[in-house]
Amino acid sequence: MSKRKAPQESLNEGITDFLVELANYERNVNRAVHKYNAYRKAASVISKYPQKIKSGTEAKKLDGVGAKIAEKIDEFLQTGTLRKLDKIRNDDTSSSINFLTRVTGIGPAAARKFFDEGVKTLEDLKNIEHKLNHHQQIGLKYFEEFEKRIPRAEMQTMEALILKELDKVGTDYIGTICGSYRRGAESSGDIDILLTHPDYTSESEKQAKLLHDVVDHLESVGFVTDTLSKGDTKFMGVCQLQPSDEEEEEEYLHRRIDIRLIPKDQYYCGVLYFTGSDIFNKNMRTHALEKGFTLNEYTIRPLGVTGMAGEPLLVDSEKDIFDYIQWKYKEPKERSQ
Ligand code: DCP
Ligand code: MG
Repeated sequence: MSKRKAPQESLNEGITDFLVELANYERNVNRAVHKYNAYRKAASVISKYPQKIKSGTEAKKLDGVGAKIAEKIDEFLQTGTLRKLDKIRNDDTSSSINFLTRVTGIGPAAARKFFDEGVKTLEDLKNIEHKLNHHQQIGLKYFEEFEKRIPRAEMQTMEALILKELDKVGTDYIGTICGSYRRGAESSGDIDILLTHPDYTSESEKQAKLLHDVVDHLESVGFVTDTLSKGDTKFMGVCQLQPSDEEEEEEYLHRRIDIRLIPKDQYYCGVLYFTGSDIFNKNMRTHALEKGFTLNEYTIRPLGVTGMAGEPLLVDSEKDIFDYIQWKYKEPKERSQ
């Protein structure tokens, strides 16, 4: 999961920017996930709104914008700033904790702990490097590089390389680059790869080798450079493209890469989930519930009269999932919210 989201371009950028900043503050500093979600949802619905918002009352008509957010919108429109945000930005605790969570491996709880120990800046982190776990050390090492988003052209080059190398490990593998890239984004925060193989289903034994063979191979060709964590079904790490001969001058940055191995029968629920966006997923899950289904990253199951989930339904494409819940199929590029 990438740490920094691309800003939402829209007529109401000023508003969506402050909402996203408030969202991050609630998640990172207060660990208030519900407030985080509420601000993200409001930012998302406002970014889709085709007119320039002139008042809180106008915004409040949108689903996801409540009275408190409407008030903030009025304050922002009238004064050009928000007192609450000014306070947060000037507050040493908030700004330090917010900063620390930008390092991969440091979540809100670890950030708070470091802050309480007097660790606030990148310099401070470097001084206590021996106290960081391996994931956090790599996060520190590549801090500046991981902050930069990945241009789509580079994502395309990496996709081609990954699929070519995957085929060399085994021709039966199926791989999909999901995340914002699959939604057609101009830039991505990280590379989210889903893998499956016909030999591997939710009924069969775990087959960690299927994942590890791919990771080992990508390491042997010099693409994967570091490991953050490696389990039976999920690899989190770092990769880097080598410049081609014509590109001698160019140095590619280190990028965050996640590779997940998914049982074949759960693959399309996984592809749907990891294509996102997170807000689109939430909306789709809500719609599924209304139609009497429970949907997650693994399965779609019908809900019985007692509210108990039944057996997973057969899924052989993303479209199957839309069909079950009687929703018009949406192409990945239409799934930004
Ligand atoms: N996801 C989700 N809920 C979360 C985290 C992730 O539904 N809490 C899903 C939807 C995301 C996908 O996983 O689109 C990948 O997560 P990322 O954080 O990598 O998000 P994106 O790829 O969409 O954006 P970015 O370009 O910032 O990587
Ligand atoms: Mg991503």
